Amino acid sequence: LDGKEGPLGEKEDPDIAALWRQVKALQIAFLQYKKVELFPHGRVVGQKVFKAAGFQKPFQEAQQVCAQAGGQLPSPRSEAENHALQQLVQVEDKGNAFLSMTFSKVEGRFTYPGGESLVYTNWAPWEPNNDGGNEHCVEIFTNGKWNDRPCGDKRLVICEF
Ligand code: 293
Ligand code: CA
Repeated sequence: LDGKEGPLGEKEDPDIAALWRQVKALQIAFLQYKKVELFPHGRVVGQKVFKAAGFQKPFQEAQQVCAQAGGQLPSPRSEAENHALQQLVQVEDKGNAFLSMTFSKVEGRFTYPGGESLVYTNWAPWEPNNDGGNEHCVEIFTNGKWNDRPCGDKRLVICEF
């Protein structure tokens, strides 16, 4: 080997070697860009990115904010995803945040925006309790637990990308 090999060890011409140097430079630059971009309002979990908007909105406006940005409200599908969201709620210090899921009167249960059943839940004790008969949205507390809540209440906006 003479240093002119790509990642598969094959010999390459100088143009290809220059391209590889450029790929490596871009990888380093992108790692730096990700760190800057995610500090302090973003979290990466697997393929998912959560980012706090930094303000509160009622559910429908929060949905629009995330859709306008090319994302959606957060659907934590695992303990790891829920923990990342919990961290953002703690860091932002702007109260509890909305999740994406809503109560479907047709299905008689909470569903994701696409209508599927939940694959993961982290309800606080005795929740969801539909207090007052109008709690069709979901908030996540600073302790990571979930509570059903009226959709008209204003909560911190976090988006999922
Ligand atoms: C009731 C009982 C409380 C509970 C609350 C929330 C409202 O007031 O213990 O915290 O409902 O579930 O969403
Ligand atoms: Ca409740």
